[in-house]
Amino acid sequence: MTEENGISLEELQLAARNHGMPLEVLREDVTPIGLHYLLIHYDIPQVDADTWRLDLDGRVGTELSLDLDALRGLPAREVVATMECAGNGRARLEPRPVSQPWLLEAVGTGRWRGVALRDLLEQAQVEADVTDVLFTGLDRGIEGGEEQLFQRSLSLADASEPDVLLAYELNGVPLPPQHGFPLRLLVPGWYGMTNVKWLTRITLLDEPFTGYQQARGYHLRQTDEDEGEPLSRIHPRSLMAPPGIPDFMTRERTLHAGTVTIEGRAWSGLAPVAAVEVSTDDGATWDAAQLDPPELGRWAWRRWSYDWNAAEPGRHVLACRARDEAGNAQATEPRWNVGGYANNAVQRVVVTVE
Ligand SMILES: Nc1nc2c(c(=O)[nH]1)N[C@H]1C(S)=C(S)[C@@H](COP(=O)(O)O)O[C@H]1N2
Ligand SMILES: [Mo]
Repeated sequence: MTEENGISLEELQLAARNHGMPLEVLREDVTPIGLHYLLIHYDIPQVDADTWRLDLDGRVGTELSLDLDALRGLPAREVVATMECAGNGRARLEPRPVSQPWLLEAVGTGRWRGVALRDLLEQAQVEADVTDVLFTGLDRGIEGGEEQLFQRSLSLADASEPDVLLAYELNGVPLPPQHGFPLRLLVPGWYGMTNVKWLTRITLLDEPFTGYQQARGYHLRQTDEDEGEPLSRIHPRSLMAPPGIPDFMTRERTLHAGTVTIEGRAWSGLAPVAAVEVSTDDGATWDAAQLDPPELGRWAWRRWSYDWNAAEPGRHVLACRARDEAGNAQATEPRWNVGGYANNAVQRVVVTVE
């Protein structure tokens, strides 16, 4: 379903529940809790931490059932990871696929702490014929006419990567309810939907999982009938913290003439970021930005900066674009698809120099 123009009240209803990260917060290495974006398909489940358990079952030698204290007692691992919703950029597609209408702000970076999933898989003695690992959340709803729990799967190989976590902490505190209390999956570098919140069950399978969120949702399709390509790792993107001060309604920026340091962040789940470029003339010419060292590790966004001599009064269009070490680059114009996924077209920021 698409809408030619005008955001509907239903889209507004979703947008009011699922907020983005205000882009000025790109100045922070790690996104403060409450400013990280949110995407919740159904309702936030109410969880009693005392009776909650994580069950691990299916094709294993030993089934596991662990409470929160048991998980906290296992060796812990911390990963700083940038998470982005696969639908980020959807609202700029024409015609607009009707779903959560993200512009650019469906991103955030967290310091996640938990148990390495592969430690638990080892404990459970995964059987030799296992191909896939299914993750089930506690939240239930109806989508595409199907009643379902929120479920996603990974191949056993992807699930066994060392930085894949069962996370019980975000930025040094227990997970807040909206981010999956008491436990969520964290798969660094993969689009948001992979990171199943309110995790309650992990099931080892000897065949692919074909539930709605895996087989129907999150595919790049040109028509409803297309098989399409499943989305997995995050495509490259860079965003700038908009310089100057905003107009209340249009959010267009005003700043004073002189040298302005434009700063932002860039990330790619496909390969490390190789370069960021900035344009101050609406994409006619591009200049290299300076990349800070990747101090937060492989899975976090990288800070970049660019000194702009904003000498000429008037209206200017700023833009930035990232490229990764595998040669993946941002699109100049949006690329349409049925679900409105992975639109990583370059950000444009209108500024008036006074
Ligand atoms: N159980 C469950 N997990 C979920 C979701 C959900 O609705 N239910 N939404 C997914 C989607 S689409 C995204 S983009 C991320 C958002 O994570 P956040 O809200 O912590 O930023 O969670 C994913 N995990
Ligand atoms: Mo998402």
